[in-house]
Amino acid sequence: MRNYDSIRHVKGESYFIDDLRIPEGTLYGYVYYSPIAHGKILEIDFSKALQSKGVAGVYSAKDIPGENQIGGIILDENLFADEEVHFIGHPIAVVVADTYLHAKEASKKINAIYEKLKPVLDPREAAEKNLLIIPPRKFELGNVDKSWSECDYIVEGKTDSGGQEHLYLETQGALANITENGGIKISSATQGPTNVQRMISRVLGLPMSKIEVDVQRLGGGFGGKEDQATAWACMAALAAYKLKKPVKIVLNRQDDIRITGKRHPYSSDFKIGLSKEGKILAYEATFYQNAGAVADLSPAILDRTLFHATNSYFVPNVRATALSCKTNLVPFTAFRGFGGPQGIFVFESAIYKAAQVMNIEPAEIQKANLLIEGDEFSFGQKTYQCQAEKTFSQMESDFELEKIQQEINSFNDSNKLVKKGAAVIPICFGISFTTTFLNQASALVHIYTDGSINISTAAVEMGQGVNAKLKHIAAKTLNVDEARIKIESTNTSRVSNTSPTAASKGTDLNGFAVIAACNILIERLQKVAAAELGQDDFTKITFKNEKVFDEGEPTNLTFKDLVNKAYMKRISLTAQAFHSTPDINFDTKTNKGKPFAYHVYGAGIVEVTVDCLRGTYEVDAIKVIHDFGESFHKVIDQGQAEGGIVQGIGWMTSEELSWNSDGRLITDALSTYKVPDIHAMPKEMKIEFLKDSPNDFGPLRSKAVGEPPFLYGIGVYFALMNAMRAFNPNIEVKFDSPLTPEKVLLTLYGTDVGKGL
Ligand code: MTE
Ligand code: QUE
Ligand code: MOS
Repeated sequence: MRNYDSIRHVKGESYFIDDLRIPEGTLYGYVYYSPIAHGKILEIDFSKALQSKGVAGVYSAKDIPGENQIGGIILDENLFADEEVHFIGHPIAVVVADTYLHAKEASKKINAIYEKLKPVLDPREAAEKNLLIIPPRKFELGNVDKSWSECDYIVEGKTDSGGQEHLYLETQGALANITENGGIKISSATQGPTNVQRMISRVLGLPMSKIEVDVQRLGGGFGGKEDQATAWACMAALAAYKLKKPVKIVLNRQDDIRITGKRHPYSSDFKIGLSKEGKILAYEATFYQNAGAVADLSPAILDRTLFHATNSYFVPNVRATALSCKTNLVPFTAFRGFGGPQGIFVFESAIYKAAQVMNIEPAEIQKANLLIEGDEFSFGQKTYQCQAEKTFSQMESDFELEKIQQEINSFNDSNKLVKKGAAVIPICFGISFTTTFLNQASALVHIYTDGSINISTAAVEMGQGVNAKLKHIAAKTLNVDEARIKIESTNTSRVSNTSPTAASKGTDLNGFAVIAACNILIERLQKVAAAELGQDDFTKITFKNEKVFDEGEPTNLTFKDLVNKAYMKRISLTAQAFHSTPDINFDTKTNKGKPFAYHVYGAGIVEVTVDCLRGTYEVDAIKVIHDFGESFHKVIDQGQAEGGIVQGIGWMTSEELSWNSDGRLITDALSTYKVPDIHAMPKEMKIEFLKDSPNDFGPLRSKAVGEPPFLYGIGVYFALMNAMRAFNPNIEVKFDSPLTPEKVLLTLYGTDVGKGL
């Protein structure tokens, strides 16, 4: 496999924040944060820290020249806690010194006296106390209350899904420097350079034009650097501004795990009604989102839970309610899937429980209710180019679902302590920011006189391969060699007002902008060539493989000649272009509209083996038919699918965040928080590309790929349940992820675990 950056990465030549060549005299910041989950700061004394070795300054709320406010959607987030602290890890001050260790040492000399208040940690408790970030959100279709009487089966239940640490390889960080006009230039590990620029401008009280944010690449983001890279950048900028010196802040791993946001834990209630033929007639759900201490992106994430509340199924009567519950934990944030996985886990749990009650396979219900062309989602959008049934039936036939089931049954008949299970998981994910205004991007393309090409966009490379994809799109549009093209860093002075690279929309939005910019240049070059070749109609000029064609016939002109001729004729070789996704809208009052440009579909089978003596398990296989549209970069797309799937498996199985009753994260190291390792990899991973799925709304007819494959991991939960029920059909099926080996044992043996074994 070749990634755009792989050679540089392997040689250690890629620049992450901690690799940037630092100016002489650079100072280091260490973040001092609240040790308690909820309380008042009665007294705080920085004097000993200020006298500590190497210290240049300590900055807190009172030192902010502008506003102490970095909230994005809601203005409820202080850069530094002022009078109250709301979670363990709530930043209070930044200590700046000549070395990182000196700054850290000094932070231990800060003396603070707190009045402790009782923390709220549970989202249902928060909801009861009316501690909500925003008023409840509700999506409705049909008439749920009237439908229950028509159902032959009504099944109710409760589900819980845990949070998830992003564990990007590169921790959060930024390097700030002052500029000659009294501004700030900053390198930040952020998915949203403009967000960083806007917040620094707010905190320092400077116009955005004086703040330049540059992003070379991220060592992974996964949503964790969409909103939450901002605070550290603002602190570095503040310290640089105060001290007139460069300041670098890079969080150490343990601080990063402790004090930055993660995927939202959810607790949910469901009620599903079906006919005896297995048709889903009604669905009602209430989602309690654990938002943490401040809003961050929680409201947008809450909405995506509702957008995906019925996964890839048509349900005529739906009422889905979602509450964003304010607790004294870290502000939970974007993570691959953006609330979608949490909603889909609840619906798949409902199907599973209904199948149990009806004594049929969940796949029967799944299959009978898949979306078809023209079906309406609860938010009013209708399916178009719907691939739900096609991916499902192809999954059944290509992977021989029935045969897999038979083999598992015969294995289970002849094995007592080791059991196998399989589960089917269809997926559906809407592509676009549901906050419609964010669906915009621009590109800046320069062609130099030697024919080399330089492209700037809003896209941030974080390992997902957006740079390789943009390079391909530009080369294809200009009909030149990819070797001519360099993708530049993401920089707010070159490309303004950028949306974060998120919602899987990086390639779609920026790719279309690149195509638009390249088309401007092509037309200019066509005109130059037409004049050169005596052709009256410039549209008769075409390009192919670096050569110029006139009415389809090759000429002596090459791309490089033409570039030179354009320059000599004083024709601009730079183009800027803008793209905004057409024909999308969403009304947050009625909760109806067409928020998505299109949907990504797929269907997978998951096979697992459970050691019912030890509670351990292995994923034997994941086989999916996935809808990539017309993929133009199969290696990247396959890598995104595999990476997403494994991250999904981790969320469903081993990654367990635990807090004690004081609100302290007790799984704050890799010894206690278990991410998938090589042993957790499915023994077999088959990613089949759905054929004949051209996408009218993606660049080169492709589809976005970043987030949707994460959803296949949800199937692992139900495959494990099936294996456990093969061991003991009477176990109590709980929908409480992650399903760690400990929970497997407790489920299999109850409180008798270990007795008599
Ligand atoms: N892949 C890698 N290697 N690293 C990442 O940080 N982030 C994911 C996904 N794939 C991520 C990744 C998330 S959360 C999103 S939204 C998309 O990539 C963002 O990139 P794209 O819009 O260019 O697909
Ligand atoms: C998916 C996303 C995002 C989203 C909506 C999606 C996302 C994001 C925002 C958002 C919303 C409102 C704001 C803002 C950001 O919405 O990543 O700054 O004011 O940041 O459906 O991934
Ligand atoms: Mo992805 S969670 O939209 O950064």
